[in-house]
Amino acid sequence: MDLLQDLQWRGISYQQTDEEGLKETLDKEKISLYCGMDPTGDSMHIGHLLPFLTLRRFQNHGHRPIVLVGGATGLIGDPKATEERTLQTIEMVQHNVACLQKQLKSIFNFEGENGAMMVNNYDWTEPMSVITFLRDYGKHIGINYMLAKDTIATRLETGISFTEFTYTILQGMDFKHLYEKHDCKLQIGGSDQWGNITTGLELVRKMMPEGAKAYGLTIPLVTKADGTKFGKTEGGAVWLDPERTTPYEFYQFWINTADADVVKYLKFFTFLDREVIEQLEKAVQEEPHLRKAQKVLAEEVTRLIHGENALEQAIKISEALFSGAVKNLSAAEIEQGFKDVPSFDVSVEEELLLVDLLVNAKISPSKRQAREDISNGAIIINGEKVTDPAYLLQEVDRIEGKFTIVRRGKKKYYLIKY
Ligand code: 383
Repeated sequence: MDLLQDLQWRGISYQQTDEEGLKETLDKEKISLYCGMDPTGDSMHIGHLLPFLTLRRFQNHGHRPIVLVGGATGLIGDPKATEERTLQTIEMVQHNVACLQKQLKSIFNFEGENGAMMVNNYDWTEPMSVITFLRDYGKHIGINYMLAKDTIATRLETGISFTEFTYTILQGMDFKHLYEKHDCKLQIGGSDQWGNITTGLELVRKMMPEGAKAYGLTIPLVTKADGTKFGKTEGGAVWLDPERTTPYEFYQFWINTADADVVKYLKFFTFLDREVIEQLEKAVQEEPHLRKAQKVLAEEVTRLIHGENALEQAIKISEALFSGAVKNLSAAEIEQGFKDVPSFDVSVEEELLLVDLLVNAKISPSKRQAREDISNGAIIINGEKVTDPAYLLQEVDRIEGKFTIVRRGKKKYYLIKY
C-alpha cells in the first residue's frame, strides 16, 4: 500500500486540490511539504495532533516535513467563525512560538536526508514592506475571490476587521515562500484550512514561473460517534503539555475511548499498520470487554507524546487505582494520579488521630460516623484496611513523608498532604 492509499484507508484524506497530480508526483519523487500552526497558546492540544501526525506519516515515507509556527500570522489571527480575536502582544506570541516549537520537535525526526525543518513565518513576513505586500501580492488576489472564502463569508454579517480579512493572503505568502525557497509542493491542514491553502496555490500559480505546480490536502475534523466534541473532558481540553494534562490523565483519555470510535482513532493517531489495526478491530467485535484496542491506542499515543517512562508510570498508576493497591506508588505518581481528588493539608507535627482526620478532612460527616466507618472496614489507608477506632497515624503512613491516601468505601479517594 502506498502513502496515499494508506491515508485513504485510514480516512485521513478529506479534500485534495488535484488528486491525480499529487499521486503522480508522489509516485516519482520525494517532496517537501508543510503544515502550520498559530501560536495562540503555549501548548498544543489533541485537536492539533492529526495534521501533524499526518505530516509525520509523509516523513515515514521518505518525504521532508516543514513544520511552521506562525510568529507572524499569530499576530494577526485566522478569522474564527464567531467573532474577532483579541490581538496578542508580540511578547506573548514569541513565548508561545518557543513553547509550541518544543512540542512539535518531539513529533518529528530532524536527522538525515529528509530531516524535518522548523520555520517561523515571522522571519520573512516582518521585513516585508507594506508597498511590496500591496503591489506584489495584493494585486494577485481579487476581493471577490476572498469574499467567497468560507471563513470570510461567514463573518460578513457579524463583521470582520481588515486585519483578519488579510490573514488568508499572509498564509498564502508562506506557501509561495516555501515553494520558492524550499521546493515545498504540498500544504496539509485541517478541513478549516482549505481556503488558506488554496490562496497559497493561487500565489504559487501567479507568481512562480510557468509550470509551477503545488498541491493542497486537507484532513477531516475528528468526530465522536455520540456527537459530543472530540478532545474535551470535564477538565477541559486534553493538552500535550504534561503540566496541564498529566501523562496519566492523557493515557486515561485514550483508554476511555468508546468502542464505536476506537478503530478510527487507531487509524488516525497511531503508526500501527493495517494488519495490526484489523486484528484489534476484530477484538473490539469479539471481546469488547477486554478493551484491547483502547489499551493499545492509549499506549501508542502516550508513548509517542510523553515517552516510554511516562507511559509506564501512567500504566502503573492506572493499575494501582483500579486494584486499590496504591502502596507502591511514588509521591510523584500520587501527584499525577490524585490530581483531581479532594485533598486536605495537615502539618507533620500534629498528633493525628484517624477519627479526627476523617472529620476534619470531611471524609466522614461526624465523629460517630467516623468511628463506625473505621470499625466497619470502610476506611482504607494507603491501600490497607484500618479497623482500630483509636488508630493514630504514624510516619509509616506518610508516603515519602508527603502523602497519605485515604479511601472511604469502594471508590471515594482523598489525599492527605503534609
Ligand atoms: C499559519 C500559517 C501557515 C499555515 C498555517 C497556519 C495556521 C492556520 C491555523 N491552524 C490552526 C491553529 O493554528 O489557524 N491558519 O490552531 C489548526 N492547525 C491544525 C490544523 C487545524 C487548524 O494548527 O485544522 C487543527 O490543527 O490545520 O485549525 O502558513
